[in-house]
Amino acid sequence: MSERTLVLFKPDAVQRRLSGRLLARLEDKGLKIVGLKLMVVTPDLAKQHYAEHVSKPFYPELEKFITSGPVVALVLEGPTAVKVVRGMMGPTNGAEAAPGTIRGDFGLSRQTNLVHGSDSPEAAAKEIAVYFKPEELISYTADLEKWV
Ligand code: IDP
Ligand code: MG
Repeated sequence: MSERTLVLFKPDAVQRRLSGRLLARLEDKGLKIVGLKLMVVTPDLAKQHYAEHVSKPFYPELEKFITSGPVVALVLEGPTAVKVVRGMMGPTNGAEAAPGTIRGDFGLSRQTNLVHGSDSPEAAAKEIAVYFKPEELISYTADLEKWV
């Protein structure tokens, strides 16, 4: 039961030249890339993506951050990909995230936390549609799938 999830390397990750290392961790786990692009998030896009947060006090700061530079947007596929990626990311605040997680290994901030990952299959479906056109996603079989 393969599943897809939306992942972003946020502007801090791109600025810190961490995209390659973060992608390597996700690929090493066995997740398959089905969509990948460098893009700038517009304020409109940020409001769609973070609809659940728009009315919160931290939203203006979050929008400023997420639109502040390019992000790497990815769709990754694999068994229970949503949960697997959330586990690899760690909790929101890098200062509280365990070593071994992306946020735990690379950050100390609650906002500047390197990576986004969808938090449910329903959210993933919505977020993938916000960030990618259907023709930008490529379905293919990787021969090594049976080994991972
Ligand atoms: P998540 O990314 O771990 O799912 P959410 O609570 O959904 O965390 O928040 C979305 C994003 O908004 C976070 O990843 C972080 O960048 C930012 N954020 C969350 N809470 C705060 C806060 O209290 N102050 C500033 N930014 C925040
Ligand atoms: Mg969230």
